[in-house]
Amino acid sequence: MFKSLNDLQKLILQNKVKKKLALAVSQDGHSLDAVYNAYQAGIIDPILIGSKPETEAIIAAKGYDFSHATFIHEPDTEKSVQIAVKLVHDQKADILMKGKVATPTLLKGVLNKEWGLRTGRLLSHFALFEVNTYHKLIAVTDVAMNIAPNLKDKIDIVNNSVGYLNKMGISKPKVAVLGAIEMVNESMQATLDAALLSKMNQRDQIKNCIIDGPLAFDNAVSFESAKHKGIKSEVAGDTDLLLMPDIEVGNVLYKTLVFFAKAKVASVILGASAPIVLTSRSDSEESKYNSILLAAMA
Ligand code: COD
Repeated sequence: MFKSLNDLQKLILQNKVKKKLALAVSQDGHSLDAVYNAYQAGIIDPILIGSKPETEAIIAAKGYDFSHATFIHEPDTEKSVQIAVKLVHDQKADILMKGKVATPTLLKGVLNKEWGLRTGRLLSHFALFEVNTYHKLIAVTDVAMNIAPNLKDKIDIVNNSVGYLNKMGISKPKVAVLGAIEMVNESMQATLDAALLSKMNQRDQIKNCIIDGPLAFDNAVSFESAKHKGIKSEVAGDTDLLLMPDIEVGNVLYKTLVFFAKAKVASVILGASAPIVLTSRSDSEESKYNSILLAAMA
């Protein structure tokens, strides 16, 4: 199991992975920093789609050499998204990345029925955290795409994330389905869904992982806390993946980990025909770079 996001970087560099990355609405300093670092490391060949004069002005101010990159001038945001998504749709690029564009605008392009990146599966967001106070990397889903997933959506969200964790070499990731409490309460839908997901996993309806829930956040990530409450669980205290009840809880946890716990993070949208790097405007350059690595590995 990876203990740090640096381990991920080592693996990518060892395997000499090289992908074409389409940056939608490229006039964004933070995104260009991350893209440049990945380009310099030999991980990606960038295609920069957006306002060329604005993109070039940022590049010049930073002193970057993008002389071997491809530029496509398109000042309109929605058209720029369309060009970037189409490049991936047509397999002329391997990774789509969000630049200076609102998340829903990019996702609506991705979901376009004619030229989008649909596969028939649910798309979901997967974030991988390195938190100093936890003994291994921990994944969190879904904090950015599915707003209020129902049971069926949660099955797909788990399967997308488990598939990625399996690829990372974790053959049976431990999945904690979060609720406010660790008991089933018929008035709390998250606890009902959690119990059903656990049973479906026991019956092999959801494979390649060990699911337990409902678990409250403390017993999902702390053996002591679970022991104190008398919870017997293979997952408690050793979780690889936290399944969020909805986007609000997920997004608040993501930002709490980054801003208060100073956690490092990498994130990607899974389930589309290609990985999508969709970091938020407030994410650091390092987190955007790590997200490119995560997408390159997908
Ligand atoms: N996977 C696959 N198909 C999907 C998904 C998905 N996750 N979501 C919607 N679709 C399909 C539907 O089946 C339908 O065919 C079509 O897309 C439109 O569905 P709507 O009307 O429910 O979706 P939209 O277009 O109104 O919105 C989809 C978004 C992804 C834009 C929306 O869910 C959204 O805004 N999500 C939150 C994004 C966000 O603000 N994140 C901020 C956190 S940083």
